[in-house]
Amino acid sequence: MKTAVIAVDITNDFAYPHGGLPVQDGHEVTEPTNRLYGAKGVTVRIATRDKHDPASKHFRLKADGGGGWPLHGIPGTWGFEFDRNLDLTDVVVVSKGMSLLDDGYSAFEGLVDETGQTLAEYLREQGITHIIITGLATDYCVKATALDGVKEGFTVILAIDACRAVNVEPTDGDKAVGEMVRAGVVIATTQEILAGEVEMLADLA
Ligand code: VGL
Repeated sequence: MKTAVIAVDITNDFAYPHGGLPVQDGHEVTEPTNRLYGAKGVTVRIATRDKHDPASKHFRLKADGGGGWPLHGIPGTWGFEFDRNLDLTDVVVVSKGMSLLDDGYSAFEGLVDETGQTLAEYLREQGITHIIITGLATDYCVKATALDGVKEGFTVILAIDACRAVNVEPTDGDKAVGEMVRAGVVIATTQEILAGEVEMLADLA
């Protein structure tokens, strides 16, 4: 087995209250993500980010067929940058949502900055079989990434304490976790993963 950690959208826009689309307590996902990045058996570290054009459909009103979201992920802004506390050592950056018609929720819709490969191509090339997902936000990009990861044939583990939800409706995060479980995603805490208590990841301890 070979394991990758995919940290979804731990950028200032989502992680901090003065970001473009703040997720409550979003910055709290950074520390457990750093611990998972550093786990012994982790061979690939991915960090995804939204990279949107301000004219993207993602920002148009829902009534006009858009995503209805406030501006975020605009290159050149503070909000676009990764949380400065995120450990970017040996991290491969995947950007997503670049087309004007693309919400870019899933990391699997994104491209590796350095190589232009899709995430699935890159992970397969690296021999990855297992992915641990952390980040923002549970009910959108984390969920979409986890579900696509299962579809792409990876064993997917959600580090439940290392993600936070937008909760447009208060139960959205819980519903998203339910959907992921039904799709076959394994839910575990960072502590359980690092202690080797998740059977399929026992090699990491
Ligand atoms: C996200 C809503 C809109 C996310 C991105 O990163 O989960 N959510 N755009």
